[in-house]
Amino acid sequence: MIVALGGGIGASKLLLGICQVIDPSELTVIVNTADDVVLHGLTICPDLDTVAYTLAGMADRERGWGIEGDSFNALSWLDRYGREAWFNLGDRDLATHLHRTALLRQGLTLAEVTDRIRRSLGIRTHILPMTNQRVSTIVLTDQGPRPFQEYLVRDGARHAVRGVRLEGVERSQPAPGVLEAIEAAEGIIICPSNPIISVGPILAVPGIRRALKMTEAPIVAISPVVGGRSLKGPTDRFLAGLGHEVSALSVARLYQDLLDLFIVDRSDSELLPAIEALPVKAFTADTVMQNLEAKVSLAKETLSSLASL
Ligand code: FO1
Repeated sequence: MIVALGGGIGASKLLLGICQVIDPSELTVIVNTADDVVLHGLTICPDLDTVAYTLAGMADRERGWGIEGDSFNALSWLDRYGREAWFNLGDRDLATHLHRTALLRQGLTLAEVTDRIRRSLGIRTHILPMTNQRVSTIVLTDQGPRPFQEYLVRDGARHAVRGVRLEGVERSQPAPGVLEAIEAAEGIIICPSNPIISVGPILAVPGIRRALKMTEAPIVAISPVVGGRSLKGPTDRFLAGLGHEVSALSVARLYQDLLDLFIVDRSDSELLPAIEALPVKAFTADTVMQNLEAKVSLAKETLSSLASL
């Protein structure tokens, strides 16, 4: 079993590639849930849904989130009623949130609901939320604290980041199956997701970082920073806001205690000596996954590097 940790879009690209190389049922993904938000009374789990829609082959390819070809009729009526309409919930996507919320209200856990959704969408890869408890990323900005989706989507990530608070994380526990998957894994992949707000919350759930340190499985991470910039999303703003240099080297430092291997983009080869001096073994690959071929190629390199450790 291969275990992958990550958030939404960056992780999903690589996961799609991995599922072309190994049997998808041999992959377990542990997903960040600290971006989750309650809107219109519905529990919305963007990273879980992005992973599920991508692996089901139905994610919107342009945006990376939501469902391809979805319409937004319900949202425009919510807007007409004067409800908050800044978070673009598609009509089909809304059905996922209605279904999830109804099951949670019946008493199922988030892990159980996630498994039901994955089965309904015909996904063979196991998808685990990092925790069943509510953990919320609060972005500390120069304009005050903002829940993550308000910072990112409503305010367009325009406020300067000063810090991050993970509300509820101390009281959270890994969802059932998370520690077991890490312990039993043959290899572990930290996807090219935001290290502060996607992978960071997973590592902050009590017990997960320790399990990663204890496991005998080799651990490889792929840098989401290429040439001093994040390819998608606000990784660069979070690294800089928390006082880190925006580079693959900073990402390697954040994971240093866990890693057996770190993969950086070929264009960052000049960083290899500094990463190796941490000391973290590192090599370069084409990490910019613009098409399926590139996703499969990075997946192959990642999996064969794990097998060689
Ligand atoms: N991202 C946006 O930038 N704008 C949106 O309106 C938006 C809506 C949305 C709806 C459902 C969903 O699952 C994800 C959605 N996202 C949207 C993506 C999401 O905000 C982020 O990509 C993740 O939370 C970051 O990991």
